[in-house]
Amino acid sequence: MIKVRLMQKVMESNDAVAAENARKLRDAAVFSVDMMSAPGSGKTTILERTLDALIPALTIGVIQGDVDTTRDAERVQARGAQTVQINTGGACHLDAPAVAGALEDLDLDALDLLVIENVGNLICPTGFALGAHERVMVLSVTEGADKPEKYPAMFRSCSLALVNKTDLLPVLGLDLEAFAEEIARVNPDMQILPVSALTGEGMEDWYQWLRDRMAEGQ
Ligand SMILES: Nc1nc2c(ncn2[C@@H]2O[C@H](COP(=O)(O)OP(=O)(O)O)[C@@H](O)[C@H]2O)c(=O)[nH]1
Ligand SMILES: [Mg+2]
Repeated sequence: MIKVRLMQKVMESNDAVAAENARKLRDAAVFSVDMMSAPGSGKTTILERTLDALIPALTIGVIQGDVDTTRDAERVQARGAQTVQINTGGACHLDAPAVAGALEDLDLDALDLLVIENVGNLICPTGFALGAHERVMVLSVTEGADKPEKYPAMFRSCSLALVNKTDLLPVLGLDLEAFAEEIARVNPDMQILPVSALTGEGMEDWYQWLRDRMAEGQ
């Protein structure tokens, strides 16, 4: 059974609730990641592979943000994640109050890692802090290397870009340099990890990034 929460309009300021979410996660020693991208970049596929690689060494929770349906939540729950679905009822991003509600449905004390899969969108989620320790984005190579300059706020708000679907680079006639240069132009501090969630190439670097950040004490 997948729990579904409907996002409700709330009066509290988003940032105040995000700070409260962050406090709750820190108190429970749960490292948390807000994962953002355009629709179809591969967030859920990356998550599925990550769960397969890191469970049972880590206990992992996933909050799935979607406009509608429980399809992604079913995919990650099948891989052993404690899963909560937030249906935004049309909204193009999650907000901190919605995540606060979802946190109540998770057994935080049991978790080591929480990944929040945000609604697929390169614009709306940027302005809404959720309280996660890190913001990570997925840019798939099929989206084109020009996206950082077209959606700079998203690229500036994240510390890591997973450049996904590298298995398709030969088909597209592109190389990684093009993506790295465009990202660096917008956010020189952004770390870039090329991955293919399909073949698994580069995924170990992403798992290590997660382990390192967790070990740093959040
Ligand atoms: N070729 C290729 N396809 C991928 C890769 N990762 C995801 N996909 C495909 O991209 C589509 C969208 O993936 P999904 O994980 O649902 O994206 P999301 O909308 O960001 O969660 C699916 O058909 C996946 O099978 C990859 O590394 N390489
Ligand atoms: Mg998804």
